[in-house]
Amino acid sequence: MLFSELIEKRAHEKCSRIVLALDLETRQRRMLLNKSLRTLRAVKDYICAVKVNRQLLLPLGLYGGVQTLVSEAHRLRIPAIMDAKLNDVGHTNEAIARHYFNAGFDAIIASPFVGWKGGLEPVFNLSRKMSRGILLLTYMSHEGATEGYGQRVIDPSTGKEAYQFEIFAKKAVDWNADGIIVGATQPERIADVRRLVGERLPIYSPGVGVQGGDASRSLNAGATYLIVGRSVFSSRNPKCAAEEIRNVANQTLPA
Ligand code: 3DU
Repeated sequence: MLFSELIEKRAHEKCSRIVLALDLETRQRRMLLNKSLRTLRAVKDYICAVKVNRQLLLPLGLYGGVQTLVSEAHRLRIPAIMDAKLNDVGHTNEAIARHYFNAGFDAIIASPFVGWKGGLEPVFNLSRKMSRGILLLTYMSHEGATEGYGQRVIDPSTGKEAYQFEIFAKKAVDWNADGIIVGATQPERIADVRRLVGERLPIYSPGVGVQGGDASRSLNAGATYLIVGRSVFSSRNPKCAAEEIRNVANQTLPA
C-alpha cells in the first residue's frame, strides 16, 4: 500500500486529519520516552499520524527510544513520519533514509532544494523499494520562508519567472511524491499550491495554533492534513486539545 493510501485509510478510521508533531522537551532526558508514549496514547483516537523530528531523535536515539515510539504508534494503528528535512548529497541521503525506514518510519520529509540527480533520486528509489513515503517541503510556515520558498526565480523548464515554491510543487508531481508540506500561516499559498498540483496530491500543513495558522482556513484553502504540535501537547489536557482541533477540522472537511 502507498503511504498516501495508508494515511488516508487511518484518517477515515480515526475520523481525523490531525498529524501530531511530538516535539517534546524535558530537562530530565530519562523521562522523555515515557512522556512521549503517554502523550501519544492520550491522543491516539484523535490523530491519523505522528511526526517526529530531530528534537526527539537526538536525546532518544533512533534504534532506542524512537524505535520504541514508532512500534507503539504502529500498535495503535498510527503511521509514523520522520521529519528529517533531508538535504544532502544522494548517497548520504539514501543511507540516512534507510536508517529511518529500518527503524520503522512509514514516511520521511525531504527538502527539494537539493534537487533530483545526485540529491533525492536515490531516496525516492529506496522509498519505492521499501514501500514507504516521501513528503516534500514546498513552503515552510515561518516568516523567513519567503526568502527561499517565496523568492522569484527563473523556472528552467519554461524560461519564465516563477516563485520557487511553484517550481517545487511541480517537482513534487513529476517526482511522484506522496505529499507536500505547505505552512498553515499563509493559506493563500496553500490555495496556490492546490491549484498547481490538482486534487490527488495530499497537502500537509504545519503551523496551526501557536505559529498563528488556522485549521479551518488551511483546510478551506486546500490542505488535506494538519500538523499540530504545541497546541496539543503543551495544553493542560492534550487529549481534549486534540479532540477539539480534530472536531474543528471535521466541521470544515470531514475526514
Ligand atoms: O508549531 P507547532 O508546535 O504546531 O509545530 C509544528 C511542527 O511542524 C514542528 O514539528 C516543526 O518542525 C514542523 N514544521 C513546521 O513547523 C513548518 C514546516 O514548514 C515544516 C515542519
